[in-house]
Amino acid sequence: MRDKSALGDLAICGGVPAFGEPLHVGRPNIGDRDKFEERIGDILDRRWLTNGGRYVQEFEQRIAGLVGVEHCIAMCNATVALEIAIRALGLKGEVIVPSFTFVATAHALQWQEITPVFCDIEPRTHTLDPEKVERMITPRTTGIIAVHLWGQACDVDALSGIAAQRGLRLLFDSAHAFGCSYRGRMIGGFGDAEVFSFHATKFLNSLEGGAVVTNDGELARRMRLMKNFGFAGYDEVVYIGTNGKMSEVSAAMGLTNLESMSEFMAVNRRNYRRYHEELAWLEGVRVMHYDEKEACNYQYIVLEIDESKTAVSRDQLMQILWAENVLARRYFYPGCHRMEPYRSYFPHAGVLLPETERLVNRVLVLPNGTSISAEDVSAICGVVRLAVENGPEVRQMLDQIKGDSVSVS
Ligand code: T4K
Repeated sequence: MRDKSALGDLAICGGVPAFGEPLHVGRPNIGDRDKFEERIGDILDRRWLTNGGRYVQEFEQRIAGLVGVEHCIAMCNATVALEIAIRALGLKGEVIVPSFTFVATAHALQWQEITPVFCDIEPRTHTLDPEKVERMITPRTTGIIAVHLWGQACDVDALSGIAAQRGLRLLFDSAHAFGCSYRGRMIGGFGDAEVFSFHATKFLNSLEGGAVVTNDGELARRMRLMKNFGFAGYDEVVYIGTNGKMSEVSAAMGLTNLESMSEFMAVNRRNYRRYHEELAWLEGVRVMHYDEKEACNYQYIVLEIDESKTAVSRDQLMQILWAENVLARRYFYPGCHRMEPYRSYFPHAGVLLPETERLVNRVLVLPNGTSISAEDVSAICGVVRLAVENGPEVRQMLDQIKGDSVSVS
């Protein structure tokens, strides 16, 4: 790893990259390998690989206990978990969702021919703006899917009030928010149900995996049937269903990682604080702030680049970081409403999404997780500072490089 002090040191200017190997956003957090291997050995010895085995049951109990809910139904991933929750809740017609989210939130609806109605977000938290949600409700609206983006809680009270008053179902996409709280209560117990992701890139992974958590016993019963083809017994199918089951190997990984959760959180928080110390004072750069009074997994380091102050654009900064082997990501560009099939269905959706349209061009996510050391963070911040503090020159230089490459081709 190399520290940089002059513009000529930047890899994009011909310097040696800061890192010899790529640093990813989303490198998995991995717990005790011996414990994982022991569990795998046990699974193989007992020849019980899936279909509600011992480890899946234990994982479900642990998640429900940690979050403080009555029911947890583990599934193969969060996308299928969302699809099943949507179906079990009886959503149809139109459902209000943010556009500033991973596309799975919208696809889980459209997959079932339910129309996602994209709603704008609050600039501070990047989550649904309740006032705007109210304005998007029509006679066809049956529910709201709010996303606790980056583990930042939505305005749960306001959204719950709207849902209760207007007779709508409220589902939370909590893919990012395992281990986070809202007003001192763990995320997972709000709305009709919440959906966690345990994908490899998430704070807590089960290789692939997801879960729906809820306090509604009847809803939980329906979802359990749905994720297992609707089987109520060996030969009896009582419901339409699919295959949403989590495997024993996934549950073994999930359980192993749960045992290391507090270490993952401590590393993430240490890195988050360092990113803050080193970048938060930079003119034109906002580092997403997490309320340290709440539980938080600190998995996402989210920058907002205000190009009018930094001169260097978000995309140019990303180009500079990639040259240094720092694979920063511009999640969730360009917004679901600009992805297919939604951009063809609603070509003018952006008119009602000014905050989303602003943010998709500003947000840059930097690496965090247990594979990132405090020294890595300082070296990444050094590159960001060098680029931003010399914004006008960097911009001119990159525009020049772009111009040259255009004239060459
Ligand atoms: N709702 C929300 C709000 C979500 O963010 C997501 C998923 C979902 C719902 C659906 O959850 P799942 O159905 O996936 O459980 C990734 C993940 O695939 C996706 O799970 C996640 N959100 C999304 C935010 O990020 P990509 O396209 O960015 O993944 P990819 O393959 O580029 O991986 C990211 C980086 O992680 C890479 O640079 C390399 C690194 N990586 C990745 C994997 C899989 C590793 O180092 N090791 C690995 O095993 O979507």
